[in-house]
Amino acid sequence: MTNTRFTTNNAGNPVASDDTSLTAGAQGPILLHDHYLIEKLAHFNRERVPERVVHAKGGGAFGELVVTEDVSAYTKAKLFQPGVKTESLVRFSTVAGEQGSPDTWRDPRGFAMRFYTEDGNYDLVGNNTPVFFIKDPIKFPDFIHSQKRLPGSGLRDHTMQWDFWTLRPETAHQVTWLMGDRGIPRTWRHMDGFGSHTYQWINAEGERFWVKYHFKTDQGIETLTAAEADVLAGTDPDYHRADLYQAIERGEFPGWTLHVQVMPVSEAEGYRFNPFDLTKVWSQKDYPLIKVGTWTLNRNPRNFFAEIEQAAFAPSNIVPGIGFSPDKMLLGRVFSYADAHRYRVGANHAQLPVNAPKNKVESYSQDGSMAYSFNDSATPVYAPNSFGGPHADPERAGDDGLWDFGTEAVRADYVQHAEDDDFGQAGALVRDVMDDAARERLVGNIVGHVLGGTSVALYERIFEYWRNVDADLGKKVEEGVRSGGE
Ligand code: HDE
Repeated sequence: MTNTRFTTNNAGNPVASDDTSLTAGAQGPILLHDHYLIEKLAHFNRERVPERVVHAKGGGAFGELVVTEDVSAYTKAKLFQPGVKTESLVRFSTVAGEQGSPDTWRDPRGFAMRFYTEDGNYDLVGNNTPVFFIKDPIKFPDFIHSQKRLPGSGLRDHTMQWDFWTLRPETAHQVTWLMGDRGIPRTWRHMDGFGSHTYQWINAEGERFWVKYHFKTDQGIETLTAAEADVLAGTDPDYHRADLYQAIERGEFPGWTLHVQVMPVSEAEGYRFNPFDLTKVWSQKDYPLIKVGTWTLNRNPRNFFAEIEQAAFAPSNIVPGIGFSPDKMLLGRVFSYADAHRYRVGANHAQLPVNAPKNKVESYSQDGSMAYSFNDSATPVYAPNSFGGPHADPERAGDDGLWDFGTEAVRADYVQHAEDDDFGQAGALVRDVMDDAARERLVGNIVGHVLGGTSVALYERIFEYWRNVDADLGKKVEEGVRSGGE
């Protein structure tokens, strides 16, 4: 069959050869204008983006969440309403190993889930353990440094690990998980996933609940012994990545059943463990699992780098009906992930197809490296505006950052003090600091700027603005503008 696909360069221009560089004579120098050769070598040097500083080695797939139960009493989140189906992405990973490290090292496994909901992306970036080593984000860089490599030799070092763990007793619960069977899952299909943190659910009546997520594997828990894992680390370092990919290729779609534990807000204070301490679980006797639905992985990535290496999960991607909690680790992560993505993938990482939400983005971000989606040109990129740009609506938005921490989290102006107002100090500047000449120049500058192309529709608002600063100034500005600056 004739191959009708012809090679081009990255600009789409047909190229003469993928096999020989352009030289002056068969053995002469390579010619600088062999720009296709240069494009191939230069792009090759730039193929890698920085690996994730933790969770560098992983793999992932796409799937679907189906809500089979009714948990609307606890949350108004659209993706958790009865019968709702939501496309999903997951990336499983180890924590401490670099990109080329073995899948079967003893380590917690990242269990990063994205749900492409009609209210934007909801990212539940969990692990395969319900707890974590530490409970304050300020310890995270220290913890990770102790799990990775000695600064001098560049070697991993168990002394460092045990030194940190034993100096921080809160690590004991997670280290017990880690050193037990669950520390080396047989495959990613045979492990549970957890949101780990305590999150908040808010129902349609505004009632709040604390919740913990449990994704129980339908494949059953299976683990590797240390001996089995050590052999695979040598013979098949991508064992877990291959297992997931091949299972989906075979049509053997792995599934998990999503449950939540729900704690009424009123019970948090008196509970025997601090419900926000990430090193603790809630007893399932106290707060039994409530089934929500099923989550199935049924599609492999078409391109590993584009869809998995560049996947940018962030706990800050959260939707109405779901909120954060006093869990300091969660709040630290709400900053850290998007920051990591801006560095690792780029300022416009959220515009990449795998990271882009399914609903229309109506934000006031613009430009930045590799920007390629934008609003229509008639929409200004500032708020407020008088030209029909998007406006924020607290009713539609989530109240993700709110809970009772002794005072309410509010989005409000500063508390107004005795002389606080927006114009008082500007007026004092005009009246008390400027002299007549400076005031005259001020009027001239304002009038000149307004007449330099400002829409007449704004004039009244501009005059009112300057009258609020100083009555006389406002009068002079209006006179100047109306007289065309004469
Ligand atoms: Fe992460 N974590 N983390 N982490 N984490 C990252 O984001 C961070 C923590 C988890 O497959 C980073 O893109 C801080 C807990 C997963 O793409 C970074 C703290 C849990 C993944 C980051 C934690 C996780 C990451 C590194 C302490 C389970 C991989 C690169 C407050 C509940 C996601 C990146 C993927 C990745 C920060 C602790 C899970 C640096 C500051 C606890 C699954 O942003």
